[in-house]
Amino acid sequence: MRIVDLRSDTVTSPTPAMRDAIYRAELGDDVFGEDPTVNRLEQMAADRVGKEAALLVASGTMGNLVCVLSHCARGEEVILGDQSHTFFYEAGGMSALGGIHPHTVRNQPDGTMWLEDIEAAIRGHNVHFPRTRLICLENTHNRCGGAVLRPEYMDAVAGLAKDHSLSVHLDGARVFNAAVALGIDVQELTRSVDSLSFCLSKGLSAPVGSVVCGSSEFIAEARRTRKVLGGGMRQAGIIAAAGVVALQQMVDRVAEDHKNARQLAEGIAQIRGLSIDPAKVQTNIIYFEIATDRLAPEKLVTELGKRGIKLLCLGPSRLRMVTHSGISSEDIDLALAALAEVMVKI
Ligand code: TLP
Repeated sequence: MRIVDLRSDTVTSPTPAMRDAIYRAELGDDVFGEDPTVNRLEQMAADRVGKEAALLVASGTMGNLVCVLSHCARGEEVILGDQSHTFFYEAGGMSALGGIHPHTVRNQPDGTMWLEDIEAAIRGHNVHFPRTRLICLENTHNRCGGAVLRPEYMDAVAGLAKDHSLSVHLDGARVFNAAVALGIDVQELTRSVDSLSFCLSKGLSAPVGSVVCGSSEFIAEARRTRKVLGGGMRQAGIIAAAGVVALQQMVDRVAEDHKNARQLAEGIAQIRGLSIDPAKVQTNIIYFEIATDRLAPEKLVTELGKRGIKLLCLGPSRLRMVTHSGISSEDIDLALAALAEVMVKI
């Protein structure tokens, strides 16, 4: 049976070109700064997003944590969205390991936080308050359905941050999906942030790794923080080799994932008992709801699983599907046929 795995774009496997690059990678000890493949990837990444320097880390979670810990001291505060990945899904790392206080602001359905809400969350000088130090943005926004933040919005948040002497970090796990969806250079989305982390191992299909980017000074500090977290890797060129191929070959093709996601959303909109607004699907993540109480979402997941279709249940009636390089337009047809079959039986 063909398995159509729509749980996440993290399930992607390295391409043949990546496996070949991994096999041939020139290696050295990266903690001594001597792995040529890591150095190449870091330079490529920094150039690509228009920053001075970059640092390979093990995961998106580690990338965000390294950045937050590098920007903030204990007792300082980070403003971030109440639906952000860093707040929701990163095991509270900033407070567990850094004594850093998360201050959530409401995420709007389009992934933004209103500027007035951010401004209201910035602390004044008062002995009772933590000190605000950082604002975090997420683009694309995972829990807001892969929503894309536009460059003007990013710049406006950065302007506000500057007015208050704060820094801005971007969780850009899928920032290339955002740039491709908008048809712009990724630098338009990164130009005004102080740091960002992007993932090699999601839509770009590398097996492991994320890259943190920022000024040379910031990356020197981030390198130290990564070491504190046990993230100094040795012959990490094995990972970086696939990352180089990811940046060279896998960025533009995410347009196909966006097209498949739209096809999926349009199909779901036609199925009775399911609810989605396909116009809201901008990238490769779709969320839909079960609009009937005759079917529990877990049951839908089980029934689809029997038909080879995998998806995630992420709320009382909320389900998620994510398209990626392992999913073709024919796979979308299979998923839709299976969904229609299950729904017609209830
Ligand atoms: N997201 C995963 C799960 O953790 C939910 C997924 O399947 O979507 N930022 C964003 C916006 C992310 O979506 C993720 C992963 C991360 C950071 C963390 O990346 P990893 O999994 O590499 O630690």
